[in-house]
Amino acid sequence: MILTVATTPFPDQKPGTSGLRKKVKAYQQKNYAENYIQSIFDSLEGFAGTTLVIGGDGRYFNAEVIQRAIRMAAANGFGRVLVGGGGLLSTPAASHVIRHYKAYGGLVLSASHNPGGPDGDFGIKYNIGNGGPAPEKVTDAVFARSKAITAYKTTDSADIDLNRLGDNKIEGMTVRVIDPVTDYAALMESLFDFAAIRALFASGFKMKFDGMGAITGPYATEILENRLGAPKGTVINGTPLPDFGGHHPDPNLVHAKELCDDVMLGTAYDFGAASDGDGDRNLIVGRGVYVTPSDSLAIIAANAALAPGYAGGIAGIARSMPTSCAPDRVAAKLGLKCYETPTGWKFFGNLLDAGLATVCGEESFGTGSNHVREKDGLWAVLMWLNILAATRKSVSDIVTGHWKEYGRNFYSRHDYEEIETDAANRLMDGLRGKLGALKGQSGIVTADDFAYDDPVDGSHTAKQGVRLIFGDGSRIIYRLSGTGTAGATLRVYIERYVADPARHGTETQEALADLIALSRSLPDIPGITGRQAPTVIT
Ligand code: VG1
Ligand code: CO
Repeated sequence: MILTVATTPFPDQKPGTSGLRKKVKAYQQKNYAENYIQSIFDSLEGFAGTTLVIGGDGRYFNAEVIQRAIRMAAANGFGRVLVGGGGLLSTPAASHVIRHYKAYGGLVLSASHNPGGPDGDFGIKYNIGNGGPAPEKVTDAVFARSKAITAYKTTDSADIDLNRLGDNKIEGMTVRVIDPVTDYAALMESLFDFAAIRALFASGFKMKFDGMGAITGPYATEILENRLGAPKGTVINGTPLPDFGGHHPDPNLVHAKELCDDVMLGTAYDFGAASDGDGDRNLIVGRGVYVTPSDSLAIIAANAALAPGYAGGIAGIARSMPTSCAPDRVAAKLGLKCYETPTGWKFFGNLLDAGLATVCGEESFGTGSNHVREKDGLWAVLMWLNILAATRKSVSDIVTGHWKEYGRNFYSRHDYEEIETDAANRLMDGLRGKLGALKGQSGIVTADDFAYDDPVDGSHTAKQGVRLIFGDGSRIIYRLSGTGTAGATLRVYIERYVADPARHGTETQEALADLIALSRSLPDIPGITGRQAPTVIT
């Protein structure tokens, strides 16, 4: 039976960089998840009888909310729900399933790289029919609706058994439980030279992949170990756990330290990689080398044609504004355009749909292509494996060779996490207030607040981060995170371009030392936030 349940609005359901992320405790408030899901449905049109994809990263509370979302989809008139077995779908796999089955859209239940468990975070994100995150005009409509909602629709039906693949019925709607891995693995096999990668593993090449107790484990095990013949045990922490085994599922130098130490400092491995809570981020390391995500995007763009799926070359590159300018140099050499977008994957969708860009990426460990409309952790890992298999060079030789050819963009991000929201806003307002005065100071030639005009739909997005650009192309960028759930996180991105190969060996923090000092003193980070140093450096 379809039920209409009265509810009252929550004032705080404004989607951030990637969906609505809140503490699990917030999502556990009565009607909180239902209000948001109904606000999404109320903002959409013409979905009666169509297909909705639902999947999540398996974190704590996923199992409950998935059942509620399925009941609400039935009550709201969807014709079919495709849901991943066990309630699981990595974010890129969900994007692929939406596209592959021509669904109307999808609900991705994830807080991505944020910690999980009862005291951790939860999130819901709506993706449109192209498989990508809803653009701002949709998320704005959802927020507006969430402030006025008075009722939601659900059914009184029992939970679906998500561990049994196949069809179920609720109020005339089909619920099909699908294998979460199969379609995605087939897509990867269509893009990369699996025979060459298999031969690489057969030659004794050793890699270690850290699933971080999150969603990518089953995908990585199937693809790397079963299909590509990597030895059993290549994938570690490969079972998705509701609390990620207590780890912070963010694949960076801090949270994937063990993997980094093993691969970078030891001699047992040629290649190391990790992915985040929902499988869309990637970390790439080799013996003696960590590949910054910005460099990884540039290297992938320069070498994409080695993979069969990109053999014809790429149409263009897109990077988020804080991402280093390394990809721009590759684009220039290939005679392509490099688009600069605000932070968040939702801004790449139009460029990919219009065929203006083929590969895109963000400094925050996100890389992807037009094969889906999300960033894709395993895709990046397989692209690297394809490059390594085709060239038979080491990760380190590929990276240093790239710098030699294009120059090196030294790059680092300094995060000041959980600072007081008021202080963070004061700091940003302070910077915005003195943009005019900053120009000309310390070699700064441009000081502005980044705004983006979408070349496809003409939409304008303002206030995307303060940019200080220096005469030699160096940059310091400030923005506040839109994915945190406690206080505010200030992100400071620092970059310097060095052409001379003799200087490429310098340690990154050392190469950026003067800019780092300036990044702290200019807005008076210590004075305003009380912090002498960042919490996380990547
Ligand atoms: C962060 C990253 C951004 C990324 C977003 C979602 O956002 O900086 O590049 O797109 O997370 O990634 P913010 O607003 O906190 O800086 V994920 O893997 O958390 O979906
Ligand atoms: Co993620």
